[in-house]
Amino acid sequence: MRCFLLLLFACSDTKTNNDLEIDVVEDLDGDGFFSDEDCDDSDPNVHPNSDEICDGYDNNCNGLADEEVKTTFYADSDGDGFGAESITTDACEVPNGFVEILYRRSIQELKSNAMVWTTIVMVT
Ligand SMILES: [Ca+2]
Ligand SMILES: [Ca+2]
Ligand SMILES: [Ca+2]
Ligand SMILES: [Ca+2]
Repeated sequence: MRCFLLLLFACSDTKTNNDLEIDVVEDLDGDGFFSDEDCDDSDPNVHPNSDEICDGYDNNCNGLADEEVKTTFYADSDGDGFGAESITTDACEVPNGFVEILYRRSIQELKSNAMVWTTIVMVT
């Protein structure tokens, strides 16, 4: 009976050892940041001290992709090259149906060119 109890303790100890987990951190891309901080340890350009660039990825490992680097584009439903302020989207590249120039700016340009246009009409 005594031997049986010892065997039970031995089995219990072995199980505990198998449950132990060891965290291994490495710097596989050599950027100076270990895998516990480096959100992409296969890309040396991606680490917590990196600059965020507009590429669809989180370059500085803060959990946000392309924060504060996107450009605002305005919907151009009539295709005149000038967008409406009411419909905007932030993106890295110009989406289909959007332009970078706001319509309000085009009105100002037309007003500044009005004098030139009037002069031309009067001459001809
Ligand atoms: Ca790294
Ligand atoms: Ca990296
Ligand atoms: Ca980021
Ligand atoms: Ca990015």
